Amino acid sequence: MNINDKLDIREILKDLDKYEPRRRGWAWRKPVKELEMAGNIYLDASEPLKNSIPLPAAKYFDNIDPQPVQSITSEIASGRFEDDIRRMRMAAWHGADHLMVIRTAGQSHFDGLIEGTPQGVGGVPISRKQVRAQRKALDIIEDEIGRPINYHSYVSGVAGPDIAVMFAEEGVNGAHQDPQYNVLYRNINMVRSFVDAAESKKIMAWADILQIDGAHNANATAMVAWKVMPELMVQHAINSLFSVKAGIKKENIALSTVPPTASPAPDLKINLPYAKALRDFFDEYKMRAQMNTKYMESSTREATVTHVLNMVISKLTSADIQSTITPDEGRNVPWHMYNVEACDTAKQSLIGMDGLLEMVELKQSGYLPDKVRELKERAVLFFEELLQTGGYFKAVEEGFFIDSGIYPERNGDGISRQIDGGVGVNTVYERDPDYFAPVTAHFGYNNISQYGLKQGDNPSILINGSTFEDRSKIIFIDELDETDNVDIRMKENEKYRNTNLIRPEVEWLADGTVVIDITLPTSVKYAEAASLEIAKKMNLSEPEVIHKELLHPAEATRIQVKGKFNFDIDMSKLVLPEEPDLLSDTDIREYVDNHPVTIVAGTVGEDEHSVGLREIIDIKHGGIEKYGIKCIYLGTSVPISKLIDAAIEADADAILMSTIISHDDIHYKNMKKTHDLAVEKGIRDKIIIIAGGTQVTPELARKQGVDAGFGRGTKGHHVASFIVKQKEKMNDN
Ligand code: Z97
Repeated sequence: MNINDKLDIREILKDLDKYEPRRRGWAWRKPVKELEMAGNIYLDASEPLKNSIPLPAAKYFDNIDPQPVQSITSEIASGRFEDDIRRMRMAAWHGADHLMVIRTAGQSHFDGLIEGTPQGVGGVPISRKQVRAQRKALDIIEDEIGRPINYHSYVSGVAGPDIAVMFAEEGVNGAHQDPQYNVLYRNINMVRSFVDAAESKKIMAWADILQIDGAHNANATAMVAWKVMPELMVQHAINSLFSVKAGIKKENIALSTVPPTASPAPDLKINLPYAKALRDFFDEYKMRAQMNTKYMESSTREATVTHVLNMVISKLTSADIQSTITPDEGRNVPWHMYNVEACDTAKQSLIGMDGLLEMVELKQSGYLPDKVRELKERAVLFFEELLQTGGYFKAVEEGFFIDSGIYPERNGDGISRQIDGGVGVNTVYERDPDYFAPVTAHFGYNNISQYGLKQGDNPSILINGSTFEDRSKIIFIDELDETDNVDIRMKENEKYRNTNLIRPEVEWLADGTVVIDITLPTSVKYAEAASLEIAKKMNLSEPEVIHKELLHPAEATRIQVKGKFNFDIDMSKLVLPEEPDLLSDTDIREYVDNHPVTIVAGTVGEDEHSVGLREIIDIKHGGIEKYGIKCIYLGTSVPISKLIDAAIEADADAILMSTIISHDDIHYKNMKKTHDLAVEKGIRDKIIIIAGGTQVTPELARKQGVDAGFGRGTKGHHVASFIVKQKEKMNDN
């Protein structure tokens, strides 16, 4: 598709019943050995993209956009999947290739698949239609950026196996699957959860889906998060080995790892030994590193620093997938452009640390290995006690998990569940001797011999293939709820789709939401109240303080407020400023190297203000000197005749005249005088005359006979571009 066109959501929704995913399974990035870009050699980079948005500083490096070797996760879910599709495209252009769709709060408790496209809370209701639409959109997006994109959601909850089947059918590439999540956080019966997990994992194995566990939740839930380190390793171990036993290949098993602490605690001193211990124990598995939401406050700055420190650890311990979560999770501005920023943070940090392990290595003696060993011992002892207690279920009953003591310490505040309790209790039945399921991926006993099949045969051949082999057996249900679906939502904001009307957005298309940043010279309490008042006076509705930061208890407070505007902007009525036609720095430099350029410059008339002109000339502020242009600065209040004489003497290519303070249009009169005198002296056709100043209007300047006028906001780059282009034009004539 054309990169300048918006994704057409209606087109994506069209013929969804006929959509077929074009591939199955997880796709890792393709590493490139010694990738060369803009004269740099990258040791840990992957194949570059066809289309992407480079980091802002890329302009100094030929606009390259090197991609790290780690997959980058963006968590996306506004409640409306149709808006999330647009966000996916943005995240992909900024380097994400693992798009995790957070599902609507508590879908774990739904005991079956849901259909249609209802709106969610804190996430998107995961249904076949929603998954299909997003996977189909990602097909388009991956073609556009030139890299496979992994689509991901959750196989957790009472309907785990049903969801796993649907994901396998629909080409979902990654999923969280961990029965411990059900047990600990959703109080779903343990026996049911483990039986369901066996089935789900088998299905995920068939579909090559990357399995990520749910251990990160322990960290976000525990009262003293960093103390759960030993148990986290036990949780990872239980789920990983369970997945292996169910047939998932090790390269498709990923641990969801979270640094247990954050600064102001000594971040690396705790997090690095923990990550190293994990890497040692689970060296055959993949790691998906993500931030610890526990410590995420509303400061985007603080979250970014924590994120970067986390990535130092990811780099030192070779994490395979780097997740990005943003403070928006914690401050009620869901999935704002900070998602895109977080992708850039990951890309920037990981590429910035390219080759780190070629230069440094972790110490083999001292604090780090001692701490690693201690953590491993604690984890092994935890596991041993779990076994002595009678196994996992017994240990959960006794509250072993999410306890705020660091093992072997135990504070008795762990989460305890009973084997005969929880959602879905007593729903597991032993299979009858003649039990038979004609399905492709199935866990446990299946009496296939009664139908003449041998071990290893696919039982679904008896029905000419299950939905995994014969997609025509999949039943696509479009919508069930006439009042809550994507068509209704899209009709409501139709006037903002591909029209001239726009409104700001944060959560959903045209929600009118903006964030304003206010610093007030007072205490937090007053600043907060005053900011809400300011927002109301700015005509923002539903104003809400989303961030406050003390600059000093008495001197000042910084507040961020979100609120909504209730008006549209008609783009067809906007007057767009003329785009300056600029040459690149390299092109200007190359021209000047081959054709030396000299200018004479001065402020003219009675003007002693030299700052503007100096900014245009001086290398310090990006002035034209930096391109190698020779600048003869004559000073302030220079008579016009002196400018012309100096230009003749230096055989200059251009005169730069500047006036800041002007009365009675003296600046325009001086421009005319300069032009006239240049004509009189016979140099006008050889010299470029440029006039600048805050009161200069380009058109009026040209009317006085000069070649160009530059007003407020002009930079050396504009002037140098003009000089080079004008020189080329004069040479052509
Ligand atoms: C993440 N940052 O990486 P429900 N299953 C598992 C989960 O971790 C979650 C759910 C299901 C986080 C995202 C927290 N995770 C948010 C293993 C949620 C959610 O709400 O129980 O229906 O599903 O996953």
